[in-house]
Amino acid sequence: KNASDITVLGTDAEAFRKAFTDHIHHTLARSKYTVTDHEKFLAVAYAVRDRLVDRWIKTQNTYYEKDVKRVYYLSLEFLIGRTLGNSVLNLDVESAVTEALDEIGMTLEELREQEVDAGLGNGGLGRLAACFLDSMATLELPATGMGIRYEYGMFSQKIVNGEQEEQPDNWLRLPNPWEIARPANAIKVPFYGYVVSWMDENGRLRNRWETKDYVMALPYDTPIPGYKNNTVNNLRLWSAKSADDFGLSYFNNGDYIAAVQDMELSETISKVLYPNDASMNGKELRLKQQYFLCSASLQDIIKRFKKLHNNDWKLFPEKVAIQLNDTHPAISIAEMMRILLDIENLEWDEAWDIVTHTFAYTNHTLMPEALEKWPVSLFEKLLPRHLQIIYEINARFLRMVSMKWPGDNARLARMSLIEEGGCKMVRMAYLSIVGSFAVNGVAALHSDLLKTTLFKDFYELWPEKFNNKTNGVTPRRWVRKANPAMSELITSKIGESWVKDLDDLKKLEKFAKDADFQKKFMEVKKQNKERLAKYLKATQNVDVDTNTFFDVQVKRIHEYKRQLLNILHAIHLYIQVKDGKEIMPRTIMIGGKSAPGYWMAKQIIRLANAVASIIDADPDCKGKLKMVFLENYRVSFAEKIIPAADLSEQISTAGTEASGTGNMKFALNGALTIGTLDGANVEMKEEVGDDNIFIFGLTVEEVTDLLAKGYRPRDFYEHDDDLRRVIDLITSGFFSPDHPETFKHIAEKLLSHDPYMLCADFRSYVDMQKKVADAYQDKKHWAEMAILNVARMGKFSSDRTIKQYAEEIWNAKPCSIKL
Ligand code: DL6
Repeated sequence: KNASDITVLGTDAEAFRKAFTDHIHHTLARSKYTVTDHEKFLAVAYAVRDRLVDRWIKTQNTYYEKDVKRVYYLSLEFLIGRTLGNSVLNLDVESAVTEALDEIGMTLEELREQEVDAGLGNGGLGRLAACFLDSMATLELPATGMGIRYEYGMFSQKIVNGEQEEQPDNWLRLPNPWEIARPANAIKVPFYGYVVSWMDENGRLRNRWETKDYVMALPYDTPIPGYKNNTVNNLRLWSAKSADDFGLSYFNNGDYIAAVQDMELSETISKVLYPNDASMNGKELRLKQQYFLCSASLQDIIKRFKKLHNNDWKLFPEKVAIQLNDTHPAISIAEMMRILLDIENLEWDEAWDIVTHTFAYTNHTLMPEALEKWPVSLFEKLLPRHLQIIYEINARFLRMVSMKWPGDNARLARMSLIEEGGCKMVRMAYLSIVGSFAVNGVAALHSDLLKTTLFKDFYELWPEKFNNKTNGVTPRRWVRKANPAMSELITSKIGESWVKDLDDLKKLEKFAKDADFQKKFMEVKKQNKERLAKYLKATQNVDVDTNTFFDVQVKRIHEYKRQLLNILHAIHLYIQVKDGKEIMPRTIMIGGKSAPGYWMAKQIIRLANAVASIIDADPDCKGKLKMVFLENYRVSFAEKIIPAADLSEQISTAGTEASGTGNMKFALNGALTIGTLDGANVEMKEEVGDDNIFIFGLTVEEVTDLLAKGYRPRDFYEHDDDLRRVIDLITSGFFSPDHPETFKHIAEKLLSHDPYMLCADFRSYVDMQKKVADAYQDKKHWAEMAILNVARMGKFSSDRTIKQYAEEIWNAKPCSIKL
């Protein structure tokens, strides 16, 4: 029986009412006396999922029948957060579900709070992947996300005695109603072993990877609905299972118990997400995760291709595009070569041609410590055949380079996929560039810097490969769901087309000076501040005054993002209060997680908490200054914080933040930005206009020049009284009275070695903050600027970004789904 023979489930209130009771009774085996709030959420989620399934099967069948070109988005991270609200919105069943909830006795908002975040990502890169899923489905693109189903996602952060403590995020403890396990589609992934080589009857050298070590990759599928269309795409997450479980591996029954214990070992592959967002983690397990994703995905993709096209390999790039989300899945280039050469028996040139017309690579960072390199020795042990293939790719590549630049040995060494030296390394970014037909950065400035710095040699060789795709965010989650009050207000003025065509927000411009609209707009902001205040009281037991100015910086904690600069400003304001100066009443909020092994970032969290408690304990600050560290920042928390912000802090050192996406979310929700000319801030400034954004600090060129001249942070300290007083106060031990030495090192480091140039940017930051405060005094003008920010953010929809990927990289076409 195929989907068209099956009755599509109803989506009216009555159908949902019945479905809720059915699921409580038959799926969860509960009565109205025993059902818990979480089970009520599950019942609603199952009812929604059933409706998604109708469209999901139809979508996948249509793709198959029409033999459309498919896009696979390979990513080690998908930071999805919660799913219920979005599915209800995209399925267009908000009012029916809301009406039917009388059966359940809870509101949709209360039910949403029952859902745990799927925290399968660290930060920007993972959240971008999640926004892209939403946009790809909304644009009706035949796309599939492929990743890992970590049993433990991003750790949950507790602040204990002012310091970060990590707690495991056991998110699958409660059933995940969105996923469907597909053991029938499990795939065998090999590891270790050795390579056997021989000459075949045609005198051709053949290789085969031999091993007894396998891990099974078990797919779990999650439906990804488009906004108010019938498209439901698939997110396929792989979970590791012992091959013994499938009877596919050698089982040592001599020692039964030990053998069963061994099985668990292979299952550690998908146990936990590595919590580093901006530095490479050189652990063997991480490389295993990467290969596990790549091999399972590639085998799966090829299986699907062969079902329709057998061995018509020339067709492959016409039917498949694979996007590498950073270098984490870069081994798929070598894996695809291995499959084509060793299993499908293609010749090298033929295989390479297919590979290099299939893959495209996105770079997400310029930070040198994040650039992935794996020791050759580790590759040799874990993936011996892949190492051989990478060597061959490299040999051929370097031959080409030396043809173009004969005798330029320095260039050859620079461009080699293998870094020579004490410990030979495979350079994953270079493998990605060589194996892809397109390479992109994530904001205009970042893409330019890739061409002139990190990938300069490669740009000289293949200028046509390099392109820019400025990031975006999905307006469904980040405005329509996160900010229902503002969404309603906007829709009341310009209709609701903006949810799908964000450029339509332009129509709001004509209301920017409208007193009535301004009033309503600011009332919504106040309401959102109150919602956040209530949540902070309930979860962290802090009181914030919603009449103060909410100055917010939420993102991963990293030195380059300069949360420390924000803290220096907070201390400066504190000094002003103590000096008896008038300041604009302000609540400074900082939130974010530090990688567990990143000592300096943890010290910054500690200092933020210490400064917050000193300010809190000082009666002089009451009603004037408050600082709060927002604990356990995550997607669902962001949805409450961002709509409540007046000011968005985007203050990275110019040239360090690839794009940023938080910057876009804040502006879209009517916060003004204080920021440097870094990442996508540059393009935001172009869109909103110089008068509607607060830009400060050194530009990339100025940073480079100052470094070349010789940067002496102490000069800035000596010439700026305000900076000196702030740093001296830290040095004095004032913020850690019990252990006065605690933060001394932070001050010392700033003065001796300040790689992110906080001292150089301090003055312009503080001055710009003063301008912000002055601007906020003129409430009407502030409202006008905030409205203009919202109205001019159309460019930063991930729909625009994905449309560009589809047209300019993937050559993928929309495919509409009829129910
Ligand atoms: O492209 C998404 C996001 C950017 O907006 C951020 O600027 C960038 O820091 C982030 N990168 C990462 C980790 N990078 N790596 N590898 O999250 O990507």
